[in-house]
Amino acid sequence: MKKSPTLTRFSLSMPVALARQFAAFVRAKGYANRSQAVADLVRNRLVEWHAEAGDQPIAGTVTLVYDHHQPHIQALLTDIQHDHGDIIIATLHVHLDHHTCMEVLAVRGRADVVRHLADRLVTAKGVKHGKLTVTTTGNEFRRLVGRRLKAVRHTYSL
Ligand code: NI
Repeated sequence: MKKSPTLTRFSLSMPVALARQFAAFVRAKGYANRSQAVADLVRNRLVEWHAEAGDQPIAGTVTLVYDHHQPHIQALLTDIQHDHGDIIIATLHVHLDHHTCMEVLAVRGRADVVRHLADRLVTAKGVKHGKLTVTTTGNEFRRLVGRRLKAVRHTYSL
């Protein structure tokens, strides 16, 4: 009887500069190969994704880095933020250098709504790096921890 395969192979493309940095990351962390490193990164991201799913109340921050010379980027990010004024508690804008801005948004609301906002901001054209970091609203701490543990178990059984 033929065993079903436990590994699958696919190819991916990325900018050369990013691939070089990834190779340095793989060496520095001591991964056996790039596949192992990619699988680890995907697993970590899936754990976060499970924690952000559903409609439980969460709080967190969205961090965005972008070049403000990129056409329309500031108007676009402002438009998206105005659509979600009810879940953005505070914003911080830092001019990192002549070109680069960092914006940090404190957010609080239903996980799916916060996630939707973060996805729109992070995928906006011109954003170089963006990330939603989820924490708990104090009241929901037990519930969220329970969900997170469940998500971890689920992910590692893949
Ligand atoms: Ni700036």
